[in-house]
Amino acid sequence: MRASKALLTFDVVTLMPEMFLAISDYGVTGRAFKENIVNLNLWNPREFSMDLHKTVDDRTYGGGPGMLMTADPLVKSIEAAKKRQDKLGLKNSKVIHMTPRGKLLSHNEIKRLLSCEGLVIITSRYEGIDERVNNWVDEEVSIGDYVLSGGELPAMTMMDCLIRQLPGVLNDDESATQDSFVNGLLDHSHFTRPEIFKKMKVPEVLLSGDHEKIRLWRLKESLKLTWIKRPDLLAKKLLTKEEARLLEEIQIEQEQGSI
Ligand code: 6GU
Repeated sequence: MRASKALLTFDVVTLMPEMFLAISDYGVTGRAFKENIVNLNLWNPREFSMDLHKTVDDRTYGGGPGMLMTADPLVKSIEAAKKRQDKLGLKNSKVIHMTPRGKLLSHNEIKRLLSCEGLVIITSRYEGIDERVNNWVDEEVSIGDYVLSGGELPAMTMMDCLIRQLPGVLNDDESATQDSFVNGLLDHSHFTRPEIFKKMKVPEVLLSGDHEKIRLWRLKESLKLTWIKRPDLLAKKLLTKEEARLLEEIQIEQEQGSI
Protein backbone atom coordinates (compact mmCIF):
# COMPACT_ATOMS: atom_id res chain seq x y z
CA MET A 1 0.00 0.00 0.00
CA ARG A 2 1.20 3.48 -0.91
CA ALA A 3 1.63 5.68 2.18
CA SER A 4 1.87 9.11 0.56
CA LYS A 5 -1.01 11.25 -0.66
CA ALA A 6 -2.84 10.29 -3.85
CA LEU A 7 -1.68 12.14 -6.98
CA LEU A 8 -5.23 12.82 -8.09
CA THR A 9 -8.50 12.81 -6.15
CA PHE A 10 -11.81 12.50 -7.97
CA ASP A 11 -15.07 13.55 -6.35
CA VAL A 12 -17.84 12.52 -8.71
CA VAL A 13 -21.41 13.77 -8.46
CA THR A 14 -23.69 11.08 -9.90
CA LEU A 15 -27.17 9.59 -9.59
CA MET A 16 -25.64 6.22 -10.56
CA PRO A 17 -22.61 5.69 -8.30
CA GLU A 18 -22.49 1.92 -8.95
CA MET A 19 -21.48 2.55 -12.55
CA PHE A 20 -18.07 3.73 -11.31
CA LEU A 21 -17.14 0.20 -10.26
CA ALA A 22 -16.25 -0.20 -13.93
CA ILE A 23 -13.28 2.11 -13.42
CA SER A 24 -12.47 1.56 -9.73
CA ASP A 25 -12.46 -2.26 -9.78
CA TYR A 26 -11.04 -3.32 -13.13
CA GLY A 27 -7.77 -3.38 -15.01
CA VAL A 28 -5.10 -0.70 -15.01
CA THR A 29 -7.36 1.92 -13.41
CA GLY A 30 -8.54 -0.55 -10.75
CA ARG A 31 -4.91 -1.15 -9.79
CA ALA A 32 -4.28 2.62 -9.53
CA PHE A 33 -7.21 3.00 -7.09
CA LYS A 34 -6.12 -0.04 -5.09
CA GLU A 35 -2.59 1.36 -4.78
CA ASN A 36 -3.99 4.77 -3.71
CA ILE A 37 -2.29 6.58 -6.59
CA VAL A 38 -5.77 7.95 -7.23
CA ASN A 39 -8.81 8.32 -4.96
CA LEU A 40 -12.51 8.32 -5.74
CA ASN A 41 -15.43 9.65 -3.71
CA LEU A 42 -18.99 9.50 -4.96
CA TRP A 43 -21.71 12.01 -4.17
CA ASN A 44 -25.32 11.17 -4.97
CA PRO A 45 -27.55 14.27 -5.31
CA ARG A 46 -30.50 12.08 -4.25
CA GLU A 47 -29.02 12.00 -0.75
CA PHE A 48 -29.12 15.80 -0.67
CA SER A 49 -32.75 16.01 -1.85
CA MET A 50 -34.98 17.61 0.76
CA ASP A 51 -38.38 16.16 -0.13
CA LEU A 52 -40.02 12.92 0.92
CA HIS A 53 -39.59 11.26 -2.48
CA LYS A 54 -35.93 12.31 -2.83
CA THR A 55 -36.73 14.10 -6.09
CA VAL A 56 -33.76 15.30 -8.15
CA ASP A 57 -35.47 16.27 -11.44
CA ASP A 58 -38.28 18.47 -12.68
CA ARG A 59 -39.97 19.70 -15.89
CA THR A 60 -38.39 22.60 -17.77
CA TYR A 61 -39.75 26.15 -17.63
CA GLY A 62 -41.11 27.09 -21.04
CA GLY A 63 -42.41 23.59 -21.63
CA GLY A 64 -41.23 20.89 -23.95
CA PRO A 65 -40.24 17.28 -23.44
CA GLY A 66 -37.71 15.98 -20.97
CA MET A 67 -36.72 16.64 -17.41
CA LEU A 68 -33.83 18.60 -15.89
CA MET A 69 -31.76 17.98 -12.80
CA THR A 70 -32.82 20.57 -10.24
CA ALA A 71 -30.29 23.02 -8.85
CA ASP A 72 -30.51 22.48 -5.09
CA PRO A 73 -29.45 18.81 -4.66
CA LEU A 74 -26.73 19.31 -7.28
CA VAL A 75 -25.28 22.44 -5.69
CA LYS A 76 -25.38 20.82 -2.23
CA SER A 77 -23.47 17.83 -3.65
CA ILE A 78 -20.91 20.05 -5.38
CA GLU A 79 -20.37 22.12 -2.24
CA ALA A 80 -19.91 19.01 -0.08
CA ALA A 81 -17.43 17.58 -2.61
CA LYS A 82 -15.51 20.87 -2.88
CA LYS A 83 -15.36 21.22 0.89
CA ARG A 84 -13.80 17.78 1.11
CA GLN A 85 -11.24 18.62 -1.58
CA ASP A 86 -10.41 21.92 0.17
CA LYS A 87 -9.89 20.11 3.47
CA LEU A 88 -7.40 17.80 1.77
CA GLY A 89 -5.54 20.92 0.59
CA LEU A 90 -5.61 19.80 -3.05
CA LYS A 91 -3.93 22.26 -5.40
CA ASN A 92 -5.70 23.59 -8.48
CA SER A 93 -8.93 21.71 -7.75
CA LYS A 94 -11.55 22.23 -10.47
CA VAL A 95 -15.27 21.56 -10.93
CA ILE A 96 -15.98 19.99 -14.32
CA HIS A 97 -19.40 19.29 -15.85
CA MET A 98 -19.47 16.52 -18.45
CA THR A 99 -21.75 17.80 -21.22
CA PRO A 100 -21.95 17.53 -25.03
CA ARG A 101 -21.68 21.34 -25.18
CA GLY A 102 -18.27 21.30 -23.47
CA LYS A 103 -14.76 21.59 -24.84
CA LEU A 104 -13.72 18.47 -26.76
CA LEU A 105 -11.46 16.13 -24.82
CA SER A 106 -8.06 15.55 -26.45
CA HIS A 107 -4.61 14.44 -25.40
CA ASN A 108 -3.66 18.11 -24.95
CA GLU A 109 -6.67 18.74 -22.70
CA ILE A 110 -5.73 15.68 -20.63
CA LYS A 111 -2.17 17.02 -20.22
CA ARG A 112 -3.59 20.37 -19.09
CA LEU A 113 -5.92 18.74 -16.53
CA LEU A 114 -2.98 16.79 -15.08
CA SER A 115 -1.97 20.00 -13.28
CA CYS A 116 -4.99 19.47 -10.98
CA GLU A 117 -4.63 17.46 -7.76
CA GLY A 118 -8.40 17.30 -7.38
CA LEU A 119 -11.35 17.20 -9.74
CA VAL A 120 -15.02 17.45 -8.84
CA ILE A 121 -16.81 15.90 -11.81
CA ILE A 122 -20.51 16.47 -12.33
CA THR A 123 -22.32 13.86 -14.38
CA SER A 124 -25.86 14.70 -15.42
CA ARG A 125 -28.81 12.63 -16.56
CA TYR A 126 -32.11 13.60 -18.23
CA GLU A 127 -31.82 16.69 -20.46
CA GLY A 128 -29.04 18.18 -18.32
CA ILE A 129 -28.85 20.60 -15.41
CA ASP A 130 -30.54 23.87 -14.43
CA GLU A 131 -28.40 26.58 -16.07
CA ARG A 132 -27.87 28.35 -12.74
CA VAL A 133 -25.74 25.45 -11.47
CA ASN A 134 -23.05 26.67 -13.87
CA ASN A 135 -22.10 29.30 -11.28
CA TRP A 136 -20.43 26.38 -9.46
CA VAL A 137 -18.77 24.95 -12.59
CA ASP A 138 -15.24 25.87 -13.78
CA GLU A 139 -15.16 23.91 -17.02
CA GLU A 140 -17.44 21.98 -19.36
CA VAL A 141 -15.99 18.90 -21.10
CA SER A 142 -17.40 16.75 -23.94
CA ILE A 143 -15.96 13.51 -25.28
CA GLY A 144 -17.26 13.86 -28.84
CA ASP A 145 -19.98 15.08 -31.16
CA TYR A 146 -22.66 12.56 -30.29
CA VAL A 147 -25.06 12.30 -27.35
CA LEU A 148 -24.86 9.76 -24.53
CA SER A 149 -27.64 9.09 -22.03
CA GLY A 150 -25.61 10.48 -19.15
CA GLY A 151 -22.28 11.90 -18.13
CA GLU A 152 -21.02 8.81 -16.27
CA LEU A 153 -19.37 7.08 -19.24
CA PRO A 154 -17.78 10.37 -20.42
CA ALA A 155 -16.53 11.00 -16.85
CA MET A 156 -14.99 7.53 -16.69
CA THR A 157 -13.47 8.05 -20.13
CA MET A 158 -11.77 11.25 -18.97
CA MET A 159 -10.72 9.70 -15.65
CA ASP A 160 -9.17 6.67 -17.39
CA CYS A 161 -7.20 8.97 -19.75
CA LEU A 162 -5.92 10.98 -16.76
CA ILE A 163 -5.08 8.00 -14.56
CA ARG A 164 -2.94 6.22 -17.18
CA GLN A 165 -0.77 9.35 -17.52
CA LEU A 166 0.13 9.45 -13.81
CA PRO A 167 3.59 8.27 -12.77
CA GLY A 168 3.58 4.75 -11.31
CA VAL A 169 0.29 3.68 -12.89
CA LEU A 170 1.65 1.97 -15.99
CA ASN A 171 4.69 -0.24 -15.80
CA ASP A 172 7.47 -0.03 -18.41
CA ASP A 173 5.73 -2.57 -20.63
CA GLU A 174 2.53 -0.54 -20.64
CA SER A 175 4.19 2.89 -20.91
CA ALA A 176 1.93 5.65 -22.25
CA THR A 177 4.80 7.50 -23.93
CA GLN A 178 4.32 5.57 -27.18
CA ASP A 179 0.52 5.70 -27.25
CA SER A 180 -1.38 7.14 -30.19
CA PHE A 181 -1.71 10.97 -30.08
CA VAL A 182 1.25 11.50 -27.72
CA ASN A 183 3.47 12.69 -30.60
CA GLY A 184 0.47 13.88 -32.66
CA LEU A 185 0.44 10.63 -34.67
CA LEU A 186 -1.47 7.35 -34.57
CA ASP A 187 0.40 4.39 -33.13
CA HIS A 188 2.13 2.07 -35.63
CA SER A 189 0.92 -1.50 -36.20
CA HIS A 190 2.06 -4.31 -33.91
CA PHE A 191 2.71 -8.02 -34.41
CA THR A 192 3.17 -10.92 -32.03
CA ARG A 193 3.76 -14.65 -32.39
CA PRO A 194 3.38 -16.70 -34.54
CA GLU A 195 5.74 -15.40 -37.19
CA ILE A 196 3.42 -16.73 -39.91
CA PHE A 197 -0.35 -16.66 -39.39
CA LYS A 198 -2.52 -18.11 -42.20
CA LYS A 199 0.31 -17.48 -44.70
CA MET A 200 0.71 -13.85 -43.52
CA LYS A 201 4.25 -12.97 -42.46
CA VAL A 202 5.44 -10.48 -39.85
CA PRO A 203 7.37 -7.64 -41.60
CA GLU A 204 10.99 -8.79 -41.96
CA VAL A 205 12.51 -5.67 -40.38
CA LEU A 206 10.84 -6.44 -37.03
CA LEU A 207 12.77 -9.72 -36.86
CA SER A 208 16.08 -8.09 -37.80
CA GLY A 209 17.12 -6.93 -34.33
CA ASP A 210 18.33 -3.66 -35.91
CA HIS A 211 16.86 -1.10 -33.49
CA GLU A 212 17.46 1.94 -35.68
CA LYS A 213 15.84 0.28 -38.70
CA ILE A 214 12.90 -0.80 -36.53
CA ARG A 215 12.49 2.73 -35.12
CA LEU A 216 12.39 4.17 -38.64
CA TRP A 217 9.96 1.52 -39.87
CA ARG A 218 7.64 2.23 -36.94
CA LEU A 219 7.81 5.99 -37.40
CA LYS A 220 7.04 5.61 -41.10
CA GLU A 221 4.18 3.22 -40.28
CA SER A 222 2.79 5.78 -37.81
CA LEU A 223 2.99 8.50 -40.44
CA LYS A 224 1.41 6.25 -43.08
CA LEU A 225 -1.51 5.27 -40.84
CA THR A 226 -2.07 8.88 -39.78
CA TRP A 227 -1.87 10.07 -43.41
CA ILE A 228 -4.45 7.48 -44.50
CA LYS A 229 -6.79 7.39 -41.51
CA ARG A 230 -6.46 10.83 -39.90
CA PRO A 231 -5.00 13.41 -42.31
CA ASP A 232 -6.51 16.12 -40.05
CA LEU A 233 -3.94 15.19 -37.38
CA LEU A 234 -1.04 15.60 -39.80
CA ALA A 235 -2.29 19.00 -40.88
CA LYS A 236 -2.04 20.15 -37.23
CA LYS A 237 1.40 18.68 -36.58
CA LEU A 238 4.82 20.29 -36.95
CA LEU A 239 6.91 17.58 -38.63
CA THR A 240 10.57 16.97 -37.83
CA LYS A 241 12.95 16.79 -40.81
CA GLU A 242 12.99 13.02 -40.51
CA GLU A 243 9.19 12.81 -40.41
CA ALA A 244 8.86 15.14 -43.42
CA ARG A 245 11.30 12.97 -45.40
CA LEU A 246 9.43 9.77 -44.49
CA LEU A 247 6.09 11.36 -45.37
CA GLU A 248 7.48 12.33 -48.78
CA GLU A 249 8.51 8.71 -49.33
CA ILE A 250 5.00 7.60 -48.35
CA GLN A 251 3.40 10.05 -50.78
CA ILE A 252 5.65 8.88 -53.62
CA GLU A 253 4.89 5.24 -52.80
CA GLN A 254 1.20 6.08 -52.81
CA GLU A 255 1.44 7.79 -56.22
CA GLN A 256 3.20 4.71 -57.52
CA GLY A 257 0.30 2.68 -56.21
CA SER A 258 2.29 0.55 -53.78
CA ILE A 259 0.19 1.55 -50.74
CL1 6GU B 1 -19.74 14.75 -21.63
N1 6GU B 1 -22.20 13.87 -21.90
C1 6GU B 1 -23.20 13.37 -22.63
N2 6GU B 1 -24.36 13.11 -22.03
N3 6GU B 1 -23.11 13.09 -23.90
C2 6GU B 1 -21.94 13.34 -24.45
C3 6GU B 1 -20.85 13.87 -23.78
C4 6GU B 1 -21.02 14.13 -22.47
N4 6GU B 1 -19.82 14.01 -24.62
C5 6GU B 1 -20.28 13.59 -25.78
N5 6GU B 1 -21.54 13.19 -25.69
